[in-house]
Amino acid sequence: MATPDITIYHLEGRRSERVVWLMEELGLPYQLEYVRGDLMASMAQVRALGHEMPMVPTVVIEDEILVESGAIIELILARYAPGQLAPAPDSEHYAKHLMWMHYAEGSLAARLFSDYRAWRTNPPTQRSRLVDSEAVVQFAENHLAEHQWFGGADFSSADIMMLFPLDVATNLNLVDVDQFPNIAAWKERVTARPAYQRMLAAARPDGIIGRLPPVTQRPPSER
Ligand SMILES: N[C@@H](CCC(=O)N[C@@H](CS)C(=O)NCC(=O)O)C(=O)O
Repeated sequence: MATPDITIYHLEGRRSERVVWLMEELGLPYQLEYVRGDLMASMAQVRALGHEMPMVPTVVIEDEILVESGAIIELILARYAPGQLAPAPDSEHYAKHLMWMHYAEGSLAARLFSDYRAWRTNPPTQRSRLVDSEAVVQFAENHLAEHQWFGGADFSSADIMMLFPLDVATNLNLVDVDQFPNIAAWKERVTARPAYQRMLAAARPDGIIGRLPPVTQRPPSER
């Protein structure tokens, strides 16, 4: 298998940690670019690439500049680590694995950040009829009541995708952490992994910096 030529543009505590964590799990080499302790300076490095969509992660793979953490992870697995950290396409676990891979950004992160923006400006007094933060996190909680991991019988890239938004949910006070014990236990399992700890040492040596302020008010829970 080819050795990847990958540079990860990174911000501490943000989605680029997924790609660093993946590379550590796979034991593959990578270059990591960020300015320690300075989010603005790290973002300036991203912008200097001249890509139309300056987001993090931005990853340069061979001579291609890519954004979207889920796509980056799928590309790295397909090209450099086939058969690792994902069930085989004909496995009984594959469909759910793919669903959680995409749910992490498509519904979970999207609805969490949408509520965050709305609730910071207009503190809510009642539940929305739309699927809200509590509902999208509850779906993950219910899955973990029956399964140890998101992507099948083993730890997989779906777990890597899911950690960032599930941390956002509790760190920004969008849900009550005590209502989701299965998620709390799963977080302990995934963050205890040696590769996650190596990611922290390389990519978050001083902890999360520039945290967003949490919301002070949530709508009444339905539970
Ligand atoms: N869906 C994208 C989201 C990327 C994203 O929004 N990243 C944030 C950091 S976690 C960012 O670039 N923020 C800077 C900005 O939006 O200007 C992914 O999964 O990569």
